[in-house]
Amino acid sequence: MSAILVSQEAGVLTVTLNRPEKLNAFNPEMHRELRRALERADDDAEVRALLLTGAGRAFCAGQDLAERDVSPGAAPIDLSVSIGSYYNPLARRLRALPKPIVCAVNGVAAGAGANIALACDLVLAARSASFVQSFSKIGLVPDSGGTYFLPRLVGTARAMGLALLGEKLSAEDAERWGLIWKVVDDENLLPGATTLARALAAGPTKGYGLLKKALYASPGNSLDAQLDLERDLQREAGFSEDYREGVSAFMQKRAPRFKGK
Ligand code: T3D
Repeated sequence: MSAILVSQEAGVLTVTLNRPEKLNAFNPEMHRELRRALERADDDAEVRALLLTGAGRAFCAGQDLAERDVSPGAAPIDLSVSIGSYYNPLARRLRALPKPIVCAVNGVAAGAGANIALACDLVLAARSASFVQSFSKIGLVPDSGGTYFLPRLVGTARAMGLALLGEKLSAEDAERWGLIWKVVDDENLLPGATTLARALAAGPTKGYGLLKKALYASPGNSLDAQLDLERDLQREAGFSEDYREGVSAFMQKRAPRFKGK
């Protein structure tokens, strides 16, 4: 059985984490398959949006802890190897993908599973889903970008509470706190996320990629630097076919037909 399921329709590459009996916890195989899927999303011009979700009752429980030998006498584990080889490249790849990523959090998202969801562009969660920074429960530090995303999304006070206490945050509170885009009823999660991803896939892909770049660069930039970046990215966007189409469609009072070019 593959650790992920991949399908492509209407410009959307749907990737489903597929270790439901393990709450879709990460193992090296899942990391490798996910990396290949993200490379495909990047390389294939027919793919204009990505949808990430999980099979079964969980979105992802983070690292598969059964893979770590912590028995008495076992050698110390250098976790920087796993973080450097798998989790950091994954968070970077998600952030750098020049196409929109919708994450449909179908159930609990814990540890790296929670933070990988936060690395996506639009996070939708089922009403029954939850987010857990479970790292402190096992003596670890939030990873996969958690210490970067959390304070920026919800402020340091709430980030600290989530990280120190490792308690479940309901999807509704996650939406109220500004951690995610939207909560939807469980039965509407996949249909809603698919509709959203298809709408994005029919949009001005180049412009979306550039706006991701601008927004994600913003927290590290001064206003001056950000204004310069906006100027440069707008220059690039203005050279796109989709910009010409967008303006023409507006002037002609018709719906635009974007090609992602
Ligand atoms: O090692 C490195 O590479 C470093 C990088 C680390 C990145 C990380 O993600 S560290 C954090 C790892 N994840 C966790 O600590 C989460 C552990 N899981 C939980 O806290 C809970 O299971 C959940 C909050 C996710 C869900 O709770 P609940 O009550 O809905 O389910 P449960 O009963 O706890 O779990 C169901 C089964 O899944 C259970 O197995 P069993 O008893 O039915 O055979 C449980 O052991 C298993 N499971 C859940 N999470 C993991 C897991 N098995 C392995 N690894 C897991 N992460």
